[in-house]
Amino acid sequence: MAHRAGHIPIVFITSNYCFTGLLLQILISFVAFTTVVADGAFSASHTATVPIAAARDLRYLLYDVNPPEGFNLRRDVYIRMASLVKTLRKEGGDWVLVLPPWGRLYHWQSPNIHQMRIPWGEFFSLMSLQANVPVIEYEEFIAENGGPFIDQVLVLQNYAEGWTDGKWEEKVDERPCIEKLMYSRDKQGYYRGWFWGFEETRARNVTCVSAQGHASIMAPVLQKNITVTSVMLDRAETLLHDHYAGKDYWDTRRSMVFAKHLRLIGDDFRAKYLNSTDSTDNTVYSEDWTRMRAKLGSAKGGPYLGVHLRRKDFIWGHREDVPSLKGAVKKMHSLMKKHKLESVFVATDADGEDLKELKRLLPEMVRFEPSAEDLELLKDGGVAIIDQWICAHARHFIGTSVSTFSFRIHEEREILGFDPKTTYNRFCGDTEKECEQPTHWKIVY
Ligand SMILES: Nc1nc2c(ncn2[C@@H]2O[C@H](COP(=O)(O)OP(=O)(O)O)[C@@H](O)[C@H]2O)c(=O)[nH]1
Ligand SMILES: *[C@@H]1O[C@H](CO)[C@@H](O)[C@H](O)[C@H]1NC(C)=O
Ligand SMILES: *[C@@H]1O[C@H](CO)[C@@H](O)[C@H](O)[C@H]1NC(C)=O
Ligand SMILES: *[C@@H]1O[C@H](CO)[C@@H](O)[C@H](O)[C@H]1NC(C)=O
Ligand SMILES: [Mg+2]
Repeated sequence: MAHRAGHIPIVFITSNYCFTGLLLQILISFVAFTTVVADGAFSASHTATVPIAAARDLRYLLYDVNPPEGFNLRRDVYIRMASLVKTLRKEGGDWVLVLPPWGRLYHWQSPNIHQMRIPWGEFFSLMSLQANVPVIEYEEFIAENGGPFIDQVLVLQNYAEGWTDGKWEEKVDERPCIEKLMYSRDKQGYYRGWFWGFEETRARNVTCVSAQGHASIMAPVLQKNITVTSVMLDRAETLLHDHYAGKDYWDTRRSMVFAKHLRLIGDDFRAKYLNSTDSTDNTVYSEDWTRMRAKLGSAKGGPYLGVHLRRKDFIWGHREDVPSLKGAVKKMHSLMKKHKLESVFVATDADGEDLKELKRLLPEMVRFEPSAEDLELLKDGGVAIIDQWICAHARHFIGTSVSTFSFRIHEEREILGFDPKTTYNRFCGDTEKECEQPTHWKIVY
């Protein structure tokens, strides 16, 4: 990571806003800070710090997701894995979840910046995650484990035969690999593979497992069939949620607090360009999520319309549930009028001609656009989070149909205590007939 000293202006090239600040310093100090305090948590004690003798049975669960999946589905898979680790721990196993480093994501294409082997602490508050379930960064695992070795990789897959008799049942069995194995043996007999860009990492054994069911169906396999210390579940998205939108889902989701420097940058932007502060908007946030319990409908939000407008692969397929730019802008204007809002904040992955066209149709839009230097520090993931954070604080929000990026904003707004009417909205395609609106998943404490 590039460290820079002194005052480097952070410039947000939004329509005609230009803004210089101390944010870079905040950023650097917080990134360093998160690493240092990674061992502390609000309430949960960190398993890895128990005395060596007692820690003999400590076991590590690692996981990875199908390469084409994006940032926000990966955040969803984390919830499933946290749930599995909770089940394992309830059954008496001393399991720790190892956080898969971020990188090489299809959408993270900003040129010339290093976007690999990114620790979770750059995007999320580790202390907050640890107050839910014991987690460690991958590099910490290497250190504790005494080297970059993973004892057993289980590549999850469906059943080759599909659902037999058309009847769905939960099951898990060791089976021959269906797809070409993404791991190959080296001269020493170890398995080499992607492993988040850590080239030294090796697996001692790789096998395929057909799994059909919720995440915790893996618990008996991990406790009984396998006795080695570190186990990685590859293609972890194969497993379903134990209980989608239940209390445990929401506990884990609430623990996924964005890293403090990203929240601060978002808050600063809100204050400067959107006349939005937590005290005026009733969105006071507690870094300690275990104490955060906003009443439904209590949040007012800043005086702006928040928009998530997904483009790229969502329009390439000519999906009928995604609007044209013209259609989207028309809807934004009507919402601004209806809710008496003069500002509109737009988060979008539009680029090139598409973005130019959007700027022409909606010259008043406010966008968070970091300079090349700031982008290098924040990375595409950090910018995505800041966009989500600003959308989460809007008086009214509208997102894109079946975008997990929009879904994560819904959840953030649910946590902040917004009236569901202001949150669960999406654009309709220009010619879409039945434009079903997103489901309200009520928070459970
Ligand atoms: N900064 C920013 N990035 C976006 C936005 N929309 C999409 N992206 C990028 O594109 C990716 C979309 O993939 P994903 O997270 O899987 O969400 P989904 O494909 O919309 O369900 C995000 O992770 C971002 O990297 C946006 O509004 N702002
Ligand atoms: C786990 O062990 C049981 C009992 O030996 C066996 O029947 C089952 O097939 C094994 N499951 C897997 C996924 O290896
Ligand atoms: C590899 O793992 C499988 C499944 O757990 C096991 O049956 C096999 O004996 C292991 N192979 C070695 C060499 O340890
Ligand atoms: C900002 O919002 C406050 C209310 O929260 C309002 O009194 C003030 O006039 C607004 N300022 C501008 C410049 O719109
Ligand atoms: Mg995606």
